[in-house]
Amino acid sequence: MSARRERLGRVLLAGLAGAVGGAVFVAVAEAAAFLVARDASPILAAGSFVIDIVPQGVKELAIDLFGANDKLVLLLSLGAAVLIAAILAGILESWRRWVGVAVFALAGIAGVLATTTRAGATPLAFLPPLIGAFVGCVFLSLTIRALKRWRDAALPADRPVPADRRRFLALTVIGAVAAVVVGTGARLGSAATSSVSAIRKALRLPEPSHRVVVPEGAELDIPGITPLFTPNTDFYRVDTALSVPSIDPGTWRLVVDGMVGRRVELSFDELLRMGLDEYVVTLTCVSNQVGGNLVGNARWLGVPVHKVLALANPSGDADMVLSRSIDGFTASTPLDALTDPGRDAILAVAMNGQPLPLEHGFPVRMVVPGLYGYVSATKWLTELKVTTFEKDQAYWTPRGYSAQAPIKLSSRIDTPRIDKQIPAGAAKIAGVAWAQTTGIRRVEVQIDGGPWQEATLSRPINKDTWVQWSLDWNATSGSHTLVVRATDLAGRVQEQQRTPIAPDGSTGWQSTLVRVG
Ligand SMILES: Nc1nc2c(c(=O)[nH]1)N[C@H]1C(S)=C(S)[C@@H](COP(=O)(O)O)O[C@H]1N2
Ligand SMILES: [Mo]
Repeated sequence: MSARRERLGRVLLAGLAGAVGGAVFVAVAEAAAFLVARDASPILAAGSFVIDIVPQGVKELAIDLFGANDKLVLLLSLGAAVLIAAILAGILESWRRWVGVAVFALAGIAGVLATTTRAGATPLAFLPPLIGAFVGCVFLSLTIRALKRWRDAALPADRPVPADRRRFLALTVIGAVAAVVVGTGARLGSAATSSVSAIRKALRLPEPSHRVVVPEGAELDIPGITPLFTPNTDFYRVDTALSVPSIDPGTWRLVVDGMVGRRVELSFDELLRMGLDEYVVTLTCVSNQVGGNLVGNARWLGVPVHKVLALANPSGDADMVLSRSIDGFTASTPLDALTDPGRDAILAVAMNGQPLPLEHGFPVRMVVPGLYGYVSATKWLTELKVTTFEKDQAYWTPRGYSAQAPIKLSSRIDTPRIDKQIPAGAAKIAGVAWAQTTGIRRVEVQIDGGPWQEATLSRPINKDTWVQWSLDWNATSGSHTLVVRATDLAGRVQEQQRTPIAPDGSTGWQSTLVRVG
């Protein structure tokens, strides 16, 4: 065997041992997290860290490129980065003893920093990355030592194959298999035994004192139009949480503090006893592009925020409430939007007839009509801090978004779709329009640059809810351009000028090209 081939073989085997060592590291850490600190998976913690530090532009790009898969893509990239680093550590360890081990140790320290600095980290959060790093280091050291002895001994070709080769191969194979079994077992076990979804399923909420009456004509019957109520399973989801927080309502507490006369702590039952009412509110994300679908409408059961705040007697000098999630996310909501009796700002516990789904903030979230989600709709709510815009900043404020962000009047064409040809003849152009806290007066459609034609509106449920609209159209063969714009009940016409979503929401009229065959 030539010396060069021997060197190459050694590097490949060392890289393989490093990769398996990395897998052992991660799997042991996951198993330890499953046993002693569910919140301290180093991979998830590192992912959350990345989410918090990547620049806004990258985050928008990721959402644009991968949509709802953005979190999966992040985890896969992290996995690839870990794999490459582990392969390098193996090669380094075979070059100089302890160098690869030092790489694993450093990764362990980084893991401890990531898990212990997460919001809500439990006291044992430092353990999983530490144990994982320790086992990974021992594994790497033993395997590479066996590799070296085997390959050194193998150089003079006439010597018999020593036991070290068997040892190296056994360690690598057993390590790889054990890592896969232990790692997936820990992840699956942790998902299966998360008792919170069982608690949620068994939860019976009290009846609300009022239900919203949906008027006759509130929903148009048009194929392809967005339904008036968005089913929970179709409701858009936007948040920074890599793994969905699981909160037991039995131990959940809401703290109202900051500039208050009296610090208040509420349990879930105490909140429910304040009395539930039903509200219908259309939620909108600031990241919604013109024509986009980061908007949804639901029935919520909740308690008015002003009732909860009143218990704490907020100071007259305060002008903001910083709502905090268990995972550290915060939103800044103007105090008067929460105390205004004309605005249905609520702490919601149910969505479309069910306890909040875990992804949508179980057990309690805020819903404030007329404000984008990032400044109002805190999920997995744990704290309302009465404060001022001068003193406190919310999660998105230092990341390129406005501290205050009312939802912009907008309209959307649902049908016909740009990618689906329709037959010539009688057709319906239809969609939704929203102007939360004001209401929609008019929706107009322009076909091929012609005159604006007024659409028929569904009967609104309230001013905080979107309306559906439709226009009859005698479609002729060929391509046509459709443009939509809305006017609200205050007489404001939807902004024509296109602006990007940062810093406070997109504007522009949606224009779409449809093909008629
Ligand atoms: N804890 C937490 N709450 C959050 C967010 C978040 O990242 N973390 N994102 C907000 C944003 S940007 C929006 S648009 C809404 C989306 O709510 P949904 O996922 O239930 O549709 O939640 C808000 N509440
Ligand atoms: Mo959002």
